Amino acid sequence: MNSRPGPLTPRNRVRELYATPLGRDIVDKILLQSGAPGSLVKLAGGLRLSTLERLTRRFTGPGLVDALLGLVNQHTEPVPDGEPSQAWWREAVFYQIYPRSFCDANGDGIGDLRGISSRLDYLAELGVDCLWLSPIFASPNEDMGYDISDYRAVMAEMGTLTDVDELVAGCHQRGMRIILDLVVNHTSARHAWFQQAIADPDGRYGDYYFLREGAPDRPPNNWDSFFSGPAWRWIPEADRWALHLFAAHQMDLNWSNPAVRDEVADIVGWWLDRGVDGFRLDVINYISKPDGLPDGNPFVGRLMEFTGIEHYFYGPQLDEYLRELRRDGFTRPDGSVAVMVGETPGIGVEGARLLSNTSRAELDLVFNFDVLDLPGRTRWHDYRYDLNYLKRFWLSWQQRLRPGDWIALFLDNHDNPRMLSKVGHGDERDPAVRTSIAKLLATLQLTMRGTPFLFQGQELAATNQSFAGLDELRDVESLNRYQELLVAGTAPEAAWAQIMAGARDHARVPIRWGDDQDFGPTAWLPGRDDTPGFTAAEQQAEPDSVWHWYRQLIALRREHPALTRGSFRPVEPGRKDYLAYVRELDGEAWLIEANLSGRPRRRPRHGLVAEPVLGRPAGPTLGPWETIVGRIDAVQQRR
Ligand code: TEU
Ligand code: CA
Repeated sequence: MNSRPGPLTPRNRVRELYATPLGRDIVDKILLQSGAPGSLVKLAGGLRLSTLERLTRRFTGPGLVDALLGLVNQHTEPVPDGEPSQAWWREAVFYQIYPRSFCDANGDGIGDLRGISSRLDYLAELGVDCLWLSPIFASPNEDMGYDISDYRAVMAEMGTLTDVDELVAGCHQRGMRIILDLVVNHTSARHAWFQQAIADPDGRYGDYYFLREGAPDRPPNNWDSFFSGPAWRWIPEADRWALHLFAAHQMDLNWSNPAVRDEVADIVGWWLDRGVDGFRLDVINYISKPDGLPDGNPFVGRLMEFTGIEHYFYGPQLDEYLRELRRDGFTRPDGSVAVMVGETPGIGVEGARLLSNTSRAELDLVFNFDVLDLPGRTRWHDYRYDLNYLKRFWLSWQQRLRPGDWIALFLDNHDNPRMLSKVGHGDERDPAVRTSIAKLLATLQLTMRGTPFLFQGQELAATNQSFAGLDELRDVESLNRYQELLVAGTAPEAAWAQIMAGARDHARVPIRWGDDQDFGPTAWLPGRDDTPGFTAAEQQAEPDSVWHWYRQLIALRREHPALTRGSFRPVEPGRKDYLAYVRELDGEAWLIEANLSGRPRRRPRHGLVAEPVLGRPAGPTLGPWETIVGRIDAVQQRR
């Protein structure tokens, strides 16, 4: 695709829709959500969209094609190749900290900034390059800091601005960087802007949010909230509706107001002046909403679980707002640009390329969430995750990357159950299996081409928890969802099973340090797994542990640029349960091999011989979940 295609109409064919970046992503997403085979695109490629609509109307209802075209036609430009980025973050290993659960310095049961500072040597020893802190700004914690009431103040229980300065300095002294979490799709209802907006909806701040007049029993549109119920809350004081895509007091900011965009750029600049190295931008692809906030298509809503999402997951002005924010907020006086990591739920591979290709000057890195669940599944399903899907997904992504593209690789974060438990599906209760799977995941994440984002606890093989009941959970999403399921008539046991499969609380339990500064019984979130052998102290003392495996992998990456900047070539990609690839740069080559299953598997005869640097010497078979990182002999390579 070289020229910019004109707008698509219902007379265009499925294959033409699929040739546009967002069209391809949407079709892929529909197939993924419904678990339908990818070959359908080829089969239906010649159909006109109007015909497709006629054929499927019985299931989808009217308006589906119009809804898709409305979105696709806003972004038909092809993604250019771009130039490779030379920036530091391409070779870096990021490490996400969930501050409440990381380390508690003052013993009140809540992790804090001084706790993080006290563990900087631990992190430096592990070898990570850049920390990302989930929110630490002032917040009523309806959504654990993702609801900010003051962007220039620190949450009381986390510490003070001085503590932030000390933490930043501590990172820099150790050669590490640090980024913070910028949550600007919404603010807390307690933010002064919102308070002033509802006190005077026609005044300056009224237009900072989406306040709408109307009848108190009829929300302005049919959009759903991600945390149950409608995305609108009636505000009696203001006699207005207010939009909240997330929890009831996370009020969406109106980015079409230039004053809002200026405020955000100022906040970024203020923190960059304090020395932080960039931000992770929360749900940043949701910031642009179309004028008039039209109703969502009900079929898309059912499919994606959230009505309205097609209107804002890649909104009309998204690219423009990001470029402006990059220029006015993230560009330092000396012209350098602080890193912009976009959290972009719902964005597919082509959308990711549009948002982060170097030629576009928008974001640097984005997260793609499609890797987290198998086709047709969501995190609320209790099932065994098959790593052959991860393989398929990552390999196809690698193939689609152009020079100006790069990807963020992640398996765990604070919003998802642990990948280790999804893969093990109970088998990880055996400590040996737990260790093998953790090492396997570490190897893939740290040797695949892309920038790895580790989440705290991965290096300790942290697993899902066995919470005793609802009163052990803290997350607004789990609690709301449970109630919603009961109201909808789901039996309590079935509702609980869903919550246990998907709860974000699994990943948020406090880190197990296993030393005298550990979280005590008053930890803010109970229910922590206590299997012997998996505290930080125990893992560090055991040379064969998951912790040391991570440390060695990270050190290898640092020493051998082939593992970061090197080319990527899959080996025997068609072989089930087997993932192998070669990374190569300047005559140095590495072979990574993995058994993606819990049973022994024969190694294919690919003829490559590698000297194991991590793992056992390769025999004719690979053991359950076994992985080997080996260096390919230079002579052999030349042949
Ligand atoms: O998450 C955005 C998001 O869409 C999801 O990951 C979300 O947690 C969940 O899947 C909705 O069903 C970001 C933050 O990472 C999350 O912690 C916040 O709760 C959310 O934004 C709102 O700020
Ligand atoms: Ca504390």
